[in-house]
Amino acid sequence: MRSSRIARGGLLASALLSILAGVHAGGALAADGDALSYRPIDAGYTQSLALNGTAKVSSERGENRVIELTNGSYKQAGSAWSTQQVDLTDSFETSFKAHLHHGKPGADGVAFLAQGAGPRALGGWGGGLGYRGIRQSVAVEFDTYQNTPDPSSNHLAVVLGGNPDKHSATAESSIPLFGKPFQARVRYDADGHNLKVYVRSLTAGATEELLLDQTVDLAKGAGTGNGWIGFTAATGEVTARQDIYDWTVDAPLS
Ligand SMILES: [Ca+2]
Repeated sequence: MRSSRIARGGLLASALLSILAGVHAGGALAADGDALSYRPIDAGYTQSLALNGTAKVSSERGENRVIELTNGSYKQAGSAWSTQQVDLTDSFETSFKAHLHHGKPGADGVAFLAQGAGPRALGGWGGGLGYRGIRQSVAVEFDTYQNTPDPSSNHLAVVLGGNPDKHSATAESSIPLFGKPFQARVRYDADGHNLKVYVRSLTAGATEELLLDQTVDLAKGAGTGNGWIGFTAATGEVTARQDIYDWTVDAPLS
C-alpha cells in the first residue's frame, strides 16, 4: 500500500511542490516501506507551512529560515503546521532545533503536535503553550515555566486532548530548554503505538538522550489517520522569543 502510493511519482511530485528535498532511501523506516524526507521551513514555505497567531518565518540564522512562534511580547500564541498531511497510522520520525530565549527566565515553551483539527489550529496563550483547546491532538511539550500542574520549569511531557493540565507522561529535561538552542527528535512507531522523544544539546560532543518513551496512539489522539504535524508556543505574563529551525520530517506520504 505504501509502496504503491510512492510509485505514483507524478502525482506525488506535484503535491509536494518544492518542499520535497529528496527520497529517503535508508534508515530504519526503509524496512517498513520507502519514506520521504522533507523540510517544511526551508523551501517554498509559503506553501509548505500554515502559520497562525504570532508565528512568522524569518531568516535570522544566516541563510536558514526560522519559524518565530512568539517574538517576546506578552500573552502571545503561535502555531506552524506542515501543509503536507502525515499518515498517523504509519511510522514517522521528525527532528528539529529549538531556541527559546530573550527572557530571564522565559516562558512558556514550545510543543510539537500531531493533530486532526487542521492547518488553522491554534490554542491558548500562557500555560496553554499555544495548544490548549486543540482537542484532537497529541502534544509533546518542552515547557519552561512551572504552572500549578507542572513538575518543574524545565520538563517534557506527552499531553492528550489539548489539556496541558493533565500529563500522560513527564520527564525532567537533561539539558536546559531555555537559553541555549537544542535539538529534539520525535520517533513514532505505529505498530507498537510507541512515541520516543530525544533531546541533545548543540554543544560540541553532546550526546542525545531518550527522555520520553510512551505508549500512545497518535491516530486515535488526533481523531484521524490523516493529520497535521507542527509546533505551537506561547507567552504569558512572562515572555520569550521561541524559534524552531532545521525541521526535517521523514514519513510515508498520506
Ligand atoms: Ca508550563
